[in-house]
Amino acid sequence: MTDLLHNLIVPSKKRLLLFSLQVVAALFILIFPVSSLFAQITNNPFSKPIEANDDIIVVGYKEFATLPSIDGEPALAMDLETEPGGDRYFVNALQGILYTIKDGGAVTEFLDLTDANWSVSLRWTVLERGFTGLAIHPEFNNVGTAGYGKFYTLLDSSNTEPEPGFTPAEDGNDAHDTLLLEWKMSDARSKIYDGEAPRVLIRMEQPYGNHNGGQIAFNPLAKPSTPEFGALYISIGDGGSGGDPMNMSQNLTSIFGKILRINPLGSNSSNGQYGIPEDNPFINNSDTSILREIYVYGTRSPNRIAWDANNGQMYVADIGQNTVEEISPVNAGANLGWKVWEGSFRYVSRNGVDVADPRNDPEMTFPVVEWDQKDPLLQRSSVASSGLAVYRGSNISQLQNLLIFAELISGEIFYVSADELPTGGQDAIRRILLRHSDGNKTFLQVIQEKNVEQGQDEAYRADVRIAHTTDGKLFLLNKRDGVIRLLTE
Ligand SMILES: [Ca+2]
Ligand SMILES: [Ca+2]
Ligand SMILES: [Ca+2]
Repeated sequence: MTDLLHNLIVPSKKRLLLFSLQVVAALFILIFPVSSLFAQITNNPFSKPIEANDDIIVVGYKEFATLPSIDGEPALAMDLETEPGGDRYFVNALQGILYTIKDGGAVTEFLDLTDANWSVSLRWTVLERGFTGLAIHPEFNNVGTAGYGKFYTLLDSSNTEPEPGFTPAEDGNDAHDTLLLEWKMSDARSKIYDGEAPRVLIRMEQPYGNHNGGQIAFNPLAKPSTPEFGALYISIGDGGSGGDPMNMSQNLTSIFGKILRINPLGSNSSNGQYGIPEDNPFINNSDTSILREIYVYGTRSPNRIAWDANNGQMYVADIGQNTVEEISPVNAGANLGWKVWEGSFRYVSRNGVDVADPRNDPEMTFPVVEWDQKDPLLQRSSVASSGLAVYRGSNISQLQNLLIFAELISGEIFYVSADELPTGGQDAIRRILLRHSDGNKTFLQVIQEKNVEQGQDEAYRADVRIAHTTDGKLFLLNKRDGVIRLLTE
């Protein structure tokens, strides 16, 4: 037998090895998507920086009110709401104080959550913990209705008694509770809170110090006598640490990493303290372990929410891990991706995302606009998405029909068209600057100038939040100078 024939008929050990390798490779390709073989992992997915100069919109502003300092530090302003049927604005500070502001800017301390009478045991830090959310019932001033005099607060508490209704998948390293409380005025017109101690609707045990509650809100567009009217949306982070270590955002039996929707006046929840709106997306799901409170899932640290008055679309600013910040649409039952996706890309780790196969899952809701944390405009201590407003008013004509959002730390304020929405990426992002006597400024520069005037150290971060009130105004909140600013033409 020639060597050639021998090789054809009798496989050598070398040939067997080669054949085995080919089988293994074929199986590997069958089991894993081809894209995973060509992963492109980066922490800088958008190489073209955010446009810094073209199409800048300049708006005016005025100092609307100044919150008093709290223990010598600026009030950490988190949200600002119009009083439904009334003439006040309500502003909550993370330190636990709720203020009212009259149209002329007069500030009144309305309620101190840290008062021992309330047994709240508020736990606050400058970042992420404390009195995070405020929402006033739309029937606050309608005498004789079930919502009369009622408002809601989302906050962190060091009091972990009694047993929480919701727990994380495992114990973490920084247990505290996040509470949704209802407060009820006797006379809704009272200048200061005149009611009893609050009622606990939701108590959840937190595994880690960060990623707790975000904004809570009633949909300002809801029509009376519909399930949407009086439905309270509650933004809940993924529990914290980093990378959602207990994989809770994708878990529909966990309360973490969700936006919830409840009827605070109802009673058909498992603890009987609130209701589940009849049109919630998972209410009739055959899997009874799924929490009926869930409106959307797959959020990481949902910070701010907003609605578009033209079409009812809801949006969320969800803070990213170490790579991508996003603004995403919020539709009933949607999966917003975390921690499978960070923005439009597959999440890999704190070191980056895989840009090889973006937005390739029809079951996911991806951002309308996003940006990466490496952008040259944003180089501060960290980067986080904030906002949020869809401006359909006409008083500030240059902002008409824009989706307006922000980068929390640098104080950059951005826009894209609300009518011709991008499909992800940062190419469409343009800046909004504030008109100033010596040139246009970023919000952080305006705060820094105020700090000098106040005799304080200049802020190194803004912690900007945009409040779009039901009376059509746009306010800028921050944590660094106590000033509430009203945007003008
Ligand atoms: Ca970049
Ligand atoms: Ca947490
Ligand atoms: Ca997402």
